[in-house]
Amino acid sequence: MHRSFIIAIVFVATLSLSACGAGPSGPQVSVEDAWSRPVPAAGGNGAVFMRLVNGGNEADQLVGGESPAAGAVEVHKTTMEAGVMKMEHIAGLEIPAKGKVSLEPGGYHVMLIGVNQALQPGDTLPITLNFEKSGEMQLEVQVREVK
Ligand SMILES: [Cu+2]
Repeated sequence: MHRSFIIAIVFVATLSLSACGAGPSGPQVSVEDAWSRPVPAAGGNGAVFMRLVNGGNEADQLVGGESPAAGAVEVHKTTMEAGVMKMEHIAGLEIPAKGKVSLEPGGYHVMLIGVNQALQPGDTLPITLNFEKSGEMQLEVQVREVK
């Protein structure tokens, strides 16, 4: 009787420990160092760069976005084809579990199609990013000269 009571307590303690150890599941995406290239005039296209960090134990994907400052927001990849730089609209950019992805000039970027007004260094613009699992994320992006 006494012995089985102790076994029951040990069993319950083990269960609650393993529940804690697993931690929260799913992606935990954050955005670091978001900035935009200047755009000299309204109607032009802009590009936003950032680092996407996923602290969670599940991958997520950046699938698109929107901004009141532009007609459309798309996820793009820059590629070189026979010495010619091209951009491609991609359906999703994967941010691996416990990993990160850099969006930088010459690589991935968030394209602003048709900005409503010129973007000058020092300006900020609001943008909403859409993630497959994490949903919407709003951020303020600072306009900077390309280094
Ligand atoms: Cu682009």
